[in-house]
Amino acid sequence: NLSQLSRARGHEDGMAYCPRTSPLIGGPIHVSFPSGLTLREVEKKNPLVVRGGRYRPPDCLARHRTAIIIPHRHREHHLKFLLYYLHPFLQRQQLHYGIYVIHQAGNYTFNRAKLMNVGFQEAMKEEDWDCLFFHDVDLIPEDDRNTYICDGNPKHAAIAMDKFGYKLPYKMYFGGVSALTPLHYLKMNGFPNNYWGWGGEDDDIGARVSLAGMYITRPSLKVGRYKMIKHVLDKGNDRNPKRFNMLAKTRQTWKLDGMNTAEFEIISRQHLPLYTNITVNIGTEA
Ligand code: BGN
Repeated sequence: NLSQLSRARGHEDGMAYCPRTSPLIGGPIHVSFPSGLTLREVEKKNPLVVRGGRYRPPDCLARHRTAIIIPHRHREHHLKFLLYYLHPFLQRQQLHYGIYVIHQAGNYTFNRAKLMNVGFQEAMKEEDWDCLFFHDVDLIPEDDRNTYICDGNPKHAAIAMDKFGYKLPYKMYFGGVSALTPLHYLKMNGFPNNYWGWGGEDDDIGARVSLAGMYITRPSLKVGRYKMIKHVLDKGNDRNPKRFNMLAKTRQTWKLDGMNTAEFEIISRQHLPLYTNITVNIGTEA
């Protein structure tokens, strides 16, 4: 279509870079969950988002290319609210971005970290993203100044969640929302593939950061605020009883298990209006 074409041309013609700090950024966001919201309404509110959930600022050249990776299963309701807030949030930050939902096929125990390995590899096949945000489906950012760009070291963004009283639950916490460059990801051999069920995989990922010689950066407590959409523990995601033993061995296992050993089968890739939906068979526990 014409407007897409002229936009693409504009980029080639050397449009000016967006300012370092977006003039569209406000501060705190009031987050509520309007009943009866539909994805169609979210689409209408975001006319510049193109197929696959991609966006580029219309009037300046983005300085950053961020992919959002969302592991998912049976959480359509949460996804709708996340998209409702995330699209305008990322647009106010003047990012070139794309949203990927990685959907685990079947009913076997959920595996959040392995789905993120899938998301990384599939997203990088499509575009040269310079930053990946690994994002829980039920966390809504509450402040525009929490910019979705990468740092020199892996960044933990969800440091102040409402369910933890808006502070870190423990010093090494790396769950919820984190941001890595492709280089960070490669250095730490991605994420573990063998944490089936709830818990521990985020601690393993946090441990990989330091084992690979990096450290965790964080936004301020004022800015890294998130509201969690309340829910009961999912079916098919029981607490993983092996997590304590596995975590004790990360030092021995991180180079042997991760991005270099992730095996999966893509079942479908759909470029939907608001996101790219990747359905994947990640197998079962060995
Ligand atoms: C921790 C979990 C994390 C979880 C946070 C917050 C474990 C490993 C056993 C030491 N870690 O206790 O996975 O994100 O709580 O809920 O269970």
